[in-house]
Amino acid sequence: MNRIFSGMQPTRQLHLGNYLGALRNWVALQDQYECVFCVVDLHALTISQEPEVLRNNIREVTAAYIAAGIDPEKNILFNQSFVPAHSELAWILSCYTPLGWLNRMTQFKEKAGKQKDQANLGLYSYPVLMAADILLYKATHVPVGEDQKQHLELARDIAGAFNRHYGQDYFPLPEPQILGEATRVMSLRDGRKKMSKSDESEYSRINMTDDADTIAQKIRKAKTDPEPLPDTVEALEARPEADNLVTIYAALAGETREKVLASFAGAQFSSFKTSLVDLSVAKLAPITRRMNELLADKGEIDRLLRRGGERATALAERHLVEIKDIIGLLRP
Ligand code: AQP
Repeated sequence: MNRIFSGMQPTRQLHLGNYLGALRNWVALQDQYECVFCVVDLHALTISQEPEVLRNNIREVTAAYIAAGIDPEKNILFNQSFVPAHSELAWILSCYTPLGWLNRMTQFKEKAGKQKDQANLGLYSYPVLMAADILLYKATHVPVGEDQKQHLELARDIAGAFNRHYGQDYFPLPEPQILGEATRVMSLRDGRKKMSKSDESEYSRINMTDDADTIAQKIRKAKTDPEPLPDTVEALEARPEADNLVTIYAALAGETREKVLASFAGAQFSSFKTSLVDLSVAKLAPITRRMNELLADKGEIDRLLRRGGERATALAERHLVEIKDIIGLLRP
């Protein structure tokens, strides 16, 4: 059976990169797979969190999933900390993960920066918890943005190490699904940096909760170069900011970059940006509106998460019992 697992951290607001790189693909995949979608709140603890803000962000990410089109009845939708088996399996898997594998993780290096000794252990072992999230549900496919490719490879390595150790194919090796035109949406201020929640500049990203005026302002201020838009994709290669805006347009319109350039070749950025604002607002405004409606009833969001958490627990517990039996942990 093919099963999807994927998640997002409730750290600040979701942005266009999260939407185009992951969430929108989940919506398209939910009819073809059995899906488990998670708000990975334990991962969010790797950076400092205010309790009330974290609680709100968990509800906000849940609302974003549903507003974007995830069906909470058909799919399992829950928050990670509801299911203790995630943490338990993370510990078990950490005992099959050589430090050398974790030392290669580029995201840890980027996030820890120069002060590696000050970084917390959770940030370092984050990819093991991510592997546990996926393997706990024996997921076969994981739709993510390109930045998560290395963590997915690690999850496959850990699954393979466990399977080899016990001489059985217990865990499927999860396949990354890096889909669509915008697998890595870049910052609006710097076309060489990923659009990210943690970027200090609000102008670097479009948040899923931004209103039409804010979206317009951010796109108008987006960094570009002085040349008009080219007529080939190859000509975008040395122009990261132009490439990023064309990619965003293509992803939102459901077209290829070639098709976008066929329509806008020779145009100045001022007019291209006007079209991009219109398209972005047309695509995001209905989602934002729905999110706000959902967030007006926090009790209902909590009820959905609880129901999803109970369904996730049933599956997770069954697998955890099997894993403990394989390992030889006694269940007296
Ligand atoms: N810029 C991006 N382009 C395409 N996909 C992206 N994703 C994140 N940024 C981009 C994808 O969104 C999913 C959820 O990501 P996450 O919230 O779990 O964590 P992240 O990758 O750490 O997201 P951020 O926004 O970059 O947060 P910070 O600043 O905290 O690091 C994943 O599938 C991810 O690939």
